[in-house]
Amino acid sequence: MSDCWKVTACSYDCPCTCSMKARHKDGRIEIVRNPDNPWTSFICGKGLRFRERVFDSRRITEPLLRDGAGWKAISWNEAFDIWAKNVSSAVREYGPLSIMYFAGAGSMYFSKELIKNVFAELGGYTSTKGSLCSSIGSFGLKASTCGFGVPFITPEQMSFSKGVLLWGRNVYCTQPQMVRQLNSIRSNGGSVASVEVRNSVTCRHSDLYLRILPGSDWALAAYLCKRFISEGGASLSWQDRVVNYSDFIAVLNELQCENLLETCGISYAEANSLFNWMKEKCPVTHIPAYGTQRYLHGNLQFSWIFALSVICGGFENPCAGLSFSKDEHALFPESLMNSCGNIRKFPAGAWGKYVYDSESPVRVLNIANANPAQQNPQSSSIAEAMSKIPFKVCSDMFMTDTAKLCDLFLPVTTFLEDDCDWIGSYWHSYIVRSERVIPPVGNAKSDIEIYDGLARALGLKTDIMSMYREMDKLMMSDNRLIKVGEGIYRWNEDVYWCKEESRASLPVEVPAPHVSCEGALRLISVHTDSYINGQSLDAPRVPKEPLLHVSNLYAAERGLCDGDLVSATSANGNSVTMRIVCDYGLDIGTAVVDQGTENINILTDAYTAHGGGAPYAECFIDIKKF
Ligand SMILES: Nc1nc2c(c(=O)[nH]1)N[C@H]1C(S)=C(S)[C@@H](COP(=O)(O)OP(=O)(O)OC[C@H]3O[C@@H](n4cnc5c(=O)[nH]c(N)nc54)[C@H](O)[C@@H]3O)O[C@H]1N2
Ligand SMILES: Nc1nc2c(c(=O)[nH]1)N[C@H]1C(S)=C(S)[C@@H](COP(=O)(O)OP(=O)(O)OC[C@H]3O[C@@H](n4cnc5c(=O)[nH]c(N)nc54)[C@H](O)[C@@H]3O)O[C@H]1N2
Ligand SMILES: [Mo]
Repeated sequence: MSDCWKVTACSYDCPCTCSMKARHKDGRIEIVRNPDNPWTSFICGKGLRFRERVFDSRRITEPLLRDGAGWKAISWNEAFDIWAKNVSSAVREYGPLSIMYFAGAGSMYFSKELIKNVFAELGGYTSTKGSLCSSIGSFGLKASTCGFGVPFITPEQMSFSKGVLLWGRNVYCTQPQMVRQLNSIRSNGGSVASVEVRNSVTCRHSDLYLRILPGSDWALAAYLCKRFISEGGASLSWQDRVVNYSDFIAVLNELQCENLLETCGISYAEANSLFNWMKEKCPVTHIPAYGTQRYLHGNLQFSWIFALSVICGGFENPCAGLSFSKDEHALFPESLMNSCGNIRKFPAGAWGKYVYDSESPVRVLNIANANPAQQNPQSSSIAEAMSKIPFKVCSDMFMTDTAKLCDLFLPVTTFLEDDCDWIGSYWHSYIVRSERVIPPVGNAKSDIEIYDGLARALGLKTDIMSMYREMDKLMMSDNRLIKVGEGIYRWNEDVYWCKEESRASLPVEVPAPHVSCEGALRLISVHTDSYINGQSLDAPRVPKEPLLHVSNLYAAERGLCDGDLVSATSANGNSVTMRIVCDYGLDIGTAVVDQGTENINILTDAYTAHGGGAPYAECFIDIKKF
């Protein structure tokens, strides 16, 4: 293997999508940042960890079949054969909708899209709509932008902001490459404010921090809308772009400032400090968090923040707009997709409830890039659903909670072992054509090879290997791409705030008042700095028992101390053992835990939410000391 540096990019579901150079030398992998992407200032510990992950002793590199006695290693030919037999007999007996494909966020590489083509040739299949991630908030934003989609501004545009208002977005942890940008905005006289439900690392680095009650951002945004309109400071022409101006104003007029502040759990003085900060730091860019929309009313959380950004002049200066996220797959050549009109879609956050109750129950479940038995809400409903599906297949590097429930385990390569593939970002505008750094370890195959193997064993015409090569050609000849370095391209996507024809539809609805459960704590689960999503197996600092943050006041009332072991029981009856951390930064009714560790989601419930999303924060627990 040559020891020259290859161009690649981190595969994680992280906005930074860091550009890397990597090489395989003397049996080791080295990874450094690729300076051709100005938004990759360093490679974080999670990205560097791929050096070891490739050789991790827990990695599985042979196909495994479950039989009565447990797992046994089999050849790829046997694996494809058994898999294809199960798929074809299910299609024959129950029709194509009995085949389900569930894909998650394990790797963001473009080629994963092509897998669906295999199922399309079966005449249809079952899949999911939305994602576990941002669907609820995106639903609210899509309704707000009158057909444009989810609004964003580019990091280059944001460099001209004077204020950045993070509505929960925990960038110091979840988007670390943005920190340097925030510091540079500050050194030009700008400022950063955080509206949060806890004192996160990002709040501690913000110039202004306001703690509000969970799920109340919509009310704070509505309060600020009222003040900007009635006291001046609103943009002069914001009404021109709004398609439902009078309906919006009528709703706004009915809302009382005092009630809105009570909903947020803050004083006039606190709200006023944010109002004054916004006036002083204009233009302010609004960056809401994924965490801020994990509620049943998460769509309204975002549409009210959006309304504030319209009123404050997003159409006059994009720096005053709202920036959530952009489509990292926007440049994927859609022409490569087989058309299929017969796709049954269950909500991504609640599919466990539907797979066997529906008219045509699922008989074969194919999972790639996902660990739903850990990451989906109400994970026990996933386990239950899977127990009723006769044949389950999963491709992963590790024996995850989901893989353990499957009949066939297919060992997948990491991106460092894969042939040329493409990846974009949901924050910046750089796209990378990644090259292979090291040959596949053991008998692992890429997802594309795995699903091609299924297609061959089924005797299908669909040739995803050729489509994969075609994808590379189409990408290379895409004239929207501007080459900025070897294997690195930039594209200048349309920004909603800058388009003359853009229109806005502002919210005319407010959430129903929250009904609290007596004595119960609302459990908020947050993304952590040491690993991404559920990819915690090889991460440092994952405690044996999850740490449950509660307020000092609550701890005192319940006689709890730091380090106490408790049983946290959710309203759905399930319990998890956790260790108490007393946290001065929390409201008495809020508890916080890290997402992505074993069992957390047996506490959460699978609601059918807007856009198919998952309102993880609609979870209430009671705790008892052991
Ligand atoms: N290190 C690391 N980085 C990641 C990830 C990871 O797991 N680890 N995951 C990636 C993925 S998939 C995603 S979706 C993003 C998530 O990125 P973020 O949205 O930044 O992360 P979350 O932890 O989901 O939510 C952020 C914060 O929202 C707060 N919050 C909860 N409810 C409310 C509310 O009602 N109002 C307000 N204002 N704040 C609230 C929480 O306290 C939390 O601190 O991060 C990506 N980047
Ligand atoms: N309670 C709670 N639960 C949450 C959240 C929360 O805030 N609270 N956040 C949610 C969010 S925002 C998200 S995005 C989801 C993410 O949850 P998932 O979609 O499950 O994504 P990951 O946990 O990142 O990765 C899933 C699996 O993909 C595997 N993998 C990595 N690369 C590849 C590859 O190239 N091919 C294959 N076949 N597998 C690969 C990993 O080893 C991992 O086991 O979790 C959600 N779950
Ligand atoms: Mo996510």
